[in-house]
Amino acid sequence: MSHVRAIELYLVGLPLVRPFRTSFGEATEKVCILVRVETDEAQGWGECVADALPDFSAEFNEGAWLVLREFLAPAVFGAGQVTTADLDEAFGPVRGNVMAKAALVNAVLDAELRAAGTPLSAWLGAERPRVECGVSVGITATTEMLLDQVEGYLAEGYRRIKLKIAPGLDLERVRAVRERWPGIALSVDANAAYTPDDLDVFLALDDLDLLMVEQPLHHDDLLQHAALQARVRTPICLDESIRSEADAAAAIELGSCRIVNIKQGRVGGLPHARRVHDVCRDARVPVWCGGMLETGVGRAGNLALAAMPNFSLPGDTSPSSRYFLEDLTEPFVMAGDGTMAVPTGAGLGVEPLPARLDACTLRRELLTP
Ligand code: OSB
Ligand code: MG
Repeated sequence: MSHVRAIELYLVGLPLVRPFRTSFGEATEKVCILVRVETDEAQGWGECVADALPDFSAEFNEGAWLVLREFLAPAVFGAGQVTTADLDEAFGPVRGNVMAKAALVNAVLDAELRAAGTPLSAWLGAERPRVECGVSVGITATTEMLLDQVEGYLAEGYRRIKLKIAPGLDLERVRAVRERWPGIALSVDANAAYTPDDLDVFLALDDLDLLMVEQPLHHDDLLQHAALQARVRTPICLDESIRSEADAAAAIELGSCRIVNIKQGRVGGLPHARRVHDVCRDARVPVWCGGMLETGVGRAGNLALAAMPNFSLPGDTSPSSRYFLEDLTEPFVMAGDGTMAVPTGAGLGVEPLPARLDACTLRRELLTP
């Protein structure tokens, strides 16, 4: 139980080391909300995975800021003594807005665990001390540039390469990568850019020995994904479509996917992510940890999550250097074998470095009861 005395919102901005292009747009910087909560015993941090634009999801920074300030923070203050388990109920009157909720739930959880001296990984029941790293490679201007980037990432040791694809920027590129490196663990992510009319593209991808095709069709359409999965051999993995335990259960029951990408922020926070993990484990559906180009604060949570038993595929858990020249926290570093250590300290095990936080903060607001 803790009593939350103050909640501070930060909007932070960090330049990316290289532009990241997906089927829905291009990012050159990471701009997100950090939430800091102060309880009677400790402080805790949470990172909101919403982006500047409502493109990957309906949530976006300015909207999430408003929802946090006007609805979620007052719900936490109004709840008195809270544990993270109570927050679902406190947030009940607010529909959706899972990314905003996740940032605040995770911050309260971090404070709780820091006060108790418990690492997040232990609270999640995570078992592995290190996790395997994959990398998500953005759409490049040319196939040559793509091959160069993949070559660099493989030399660094990444254990799985994921290529972003979009209509017209797919088969030729994926084929080029597969022909050059026949043995690597390779997947593609369409970010919902295709329709059932594109069946031929997926039938052709079937010959390229991919680990999975991630979110090929509309973010809301489980039935279309089930129909596609029935036609292709390559496992479909859902990302955008899974926003809750119920979504995961429905997708599995319908046969819409054979693999699930778990992004804690997209399912309402770390406690929900643990439950999505359990739903998938019970149905024998493997999961892996997705990413949203997080700073070190969010990355620490992802690493603890990725160490849970059913996270059996390398995730988009890349080291800080994949994204930033300088992270907000001490940098996360990948070993040459393509693995990264799970933090061992209490709670998230990391905090923003004060000078870095200052340098990256675009706006901040302190909320009190
Ligand atoms: O679809 O997985 C995605 C980044 C931002 C939004 C959506 C996605 C991604 C990534 C990058 O693929 C994963 C990462 O390295 O954090
Ligand atoms: Mg994805």
